[in-house]
Amino acid sequence: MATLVSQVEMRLSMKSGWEKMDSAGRQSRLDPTVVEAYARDGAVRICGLFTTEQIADLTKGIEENLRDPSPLAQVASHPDDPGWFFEDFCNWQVNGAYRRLIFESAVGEVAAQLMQSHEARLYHDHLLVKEPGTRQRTPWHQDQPYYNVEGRQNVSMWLPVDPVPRETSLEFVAGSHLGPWLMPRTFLSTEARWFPEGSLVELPDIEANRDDYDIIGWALERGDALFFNMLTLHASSGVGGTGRRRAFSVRFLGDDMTHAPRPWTTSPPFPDLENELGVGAPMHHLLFPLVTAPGP
Ligand SMILES: O=C(O)CCC(=O)C(=O)O
Repeated sequence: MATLVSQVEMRLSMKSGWEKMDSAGRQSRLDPTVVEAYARDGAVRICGLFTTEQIADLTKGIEENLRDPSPLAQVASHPDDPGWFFEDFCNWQVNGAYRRLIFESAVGEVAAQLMQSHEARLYHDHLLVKEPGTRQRTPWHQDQPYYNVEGRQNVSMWLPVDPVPRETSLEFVAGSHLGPWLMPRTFLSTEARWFPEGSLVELPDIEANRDDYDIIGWALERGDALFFNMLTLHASSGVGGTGRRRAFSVRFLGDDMTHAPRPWTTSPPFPDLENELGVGAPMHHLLFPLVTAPGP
């Protein structure tokens, strides 16, 4: 890990948000302004975090996943969509490229620093592919209401292996992670399949009133990634007719995250986990391995 971090570090400039802490180059620290921006806005871009080799390896892993989807895979676009929005979840145990990215790159260390946590634990991986011409938007939503976890020290990384212009990149409502939980609904049919109708505040129509919100977003080159809190409101458009937008997301848990078993099936599901982890228990389970060693 230290070697890999050092390799990554050698190609990172201050502009990317990283700074080197020791002369051996074995410790890497995010620039404190990046950690502050994450705490304030709930989303940041980190440039040049992954090497060309790491992105090439991940790309192969994504293509393997597309050829051999898991039982959790789903199509999130309508049948008449000219493109295709494909999602799959929780494949790190069967996909070597996913494991290498999660456990052998600097991502866990970055996640721990952004969460201001002693440790970073893997929650799950999530593949999101929009093929050329996909019309389907990703509607505005928060992620945590779909999940089975409580707590504030968390982060999701969104890493596209294709360059993504600002217009089709993920975008965020800055600061929304500090606000209330909002009603999760299915993307296609807008059903309340999780929290019962009326139990959470409804999501406002952000898209129709964009000027009322502080919407932030960034274009990404290969090797760049976005990091956002599980309560930050986010969305993205469809994609144009030529470019694929293959994104791999990894969700991390920090020190204060605990189990919140739900009476419904969460997305992704963790069936029967409540038999092994009680309500409010830390997520110490083989399904959620540590990605970083606990810090001081
Ligand atoms: O890739 C997308 O369009 C949506 C990503 C997203 O919602 C997520 O990673 O939580």
